[in-house]
Amino acid sequence: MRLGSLLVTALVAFAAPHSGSRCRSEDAAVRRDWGDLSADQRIEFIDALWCLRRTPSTLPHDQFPGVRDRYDDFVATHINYTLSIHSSGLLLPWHRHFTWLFEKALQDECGYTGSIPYWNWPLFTTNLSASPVFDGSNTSLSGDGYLDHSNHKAVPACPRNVACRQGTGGGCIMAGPFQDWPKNMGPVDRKYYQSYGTLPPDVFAYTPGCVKRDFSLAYLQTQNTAAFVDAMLNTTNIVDFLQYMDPSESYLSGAHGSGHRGLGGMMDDPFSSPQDPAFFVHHSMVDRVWTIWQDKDFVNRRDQLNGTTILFDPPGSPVVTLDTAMEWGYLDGPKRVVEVMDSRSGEYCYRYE
Ligand SMILES: [Cu+2]
Repeated sequence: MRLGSLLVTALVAFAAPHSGSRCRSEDAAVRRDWGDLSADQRIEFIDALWCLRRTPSTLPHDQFPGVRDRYDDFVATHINYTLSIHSSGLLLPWHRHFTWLFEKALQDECGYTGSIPYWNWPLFTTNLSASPVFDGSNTSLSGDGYLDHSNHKAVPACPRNVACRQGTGGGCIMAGPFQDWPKNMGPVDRKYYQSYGTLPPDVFAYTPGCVKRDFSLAYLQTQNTAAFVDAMLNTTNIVDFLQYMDPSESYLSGAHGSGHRGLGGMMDDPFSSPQDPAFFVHHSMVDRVWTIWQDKDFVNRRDQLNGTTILFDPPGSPVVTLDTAMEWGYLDGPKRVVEVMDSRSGEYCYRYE
């Protein structure tokens, strides 16, 4: 009896991987370009982020001693899965749900009435510090860090043969709403960022400090331009799409990695980058480009995946399928990849402008 019912469940899941129909586009919540939000809407988002810092954590303190508040719950969760969710087949599916969970926390726990905005990369690749997202004004996500190259590491290998320069900041965020934004964990030594790697034992330790930024426009001007994003959107299969968004070869970065490196500082730490609030508007844009690409030929593209469950897709690592299980630790229950492939079905009903 029991075996029988399990079998039925498995068969149903196999026969109908997607359940229910899509919500109507006109009913979907709209995620907007930060530059298209009114001043009041931007301030509401900024206030909601600060609200998460005043909201208690739900993660167990003994396992995550560096976690001090609800915002840190998201940081620690991201750190925990870093080695399988980047430069792999899971980048897009895992971060889609992570960003959605963050948006939901802002709404449910902090009364935020909007959707998560996105950082529209191509509009500001030459004038990042003058953009509404990063101009350092009270209605921005703050701007560059103070000029401080004292801790500058060697400039990482430059993507696609473009000469990258040292950034223009390097120190703590110098102005705007996130000038005093705390960081409570990390950064994590880059040597731990490897296929089949393990997290350092003290990775969740409390290391109070500031969030740093180090704008490096050379990255954005290479892989976040309108031409680059258009080329990505004009690909016709996920293998080619991911070559633009997030190639798993460790020496390339793609639009995703380039956005992280372009902002630099905390955002350049693949483990603890969500400590910079810019992480979420960046990943909203990553998800936007994927969503638009899927919707251009939805029937054929919804279920396209490529890559494995291990950083840099090493040979022999498990290939990601619609049935692959993903986890978000204490933030949510596990899900199969199939459950996150459509921004307008299941738990989701959102679209991008
Ligand atoms: Cu990430």
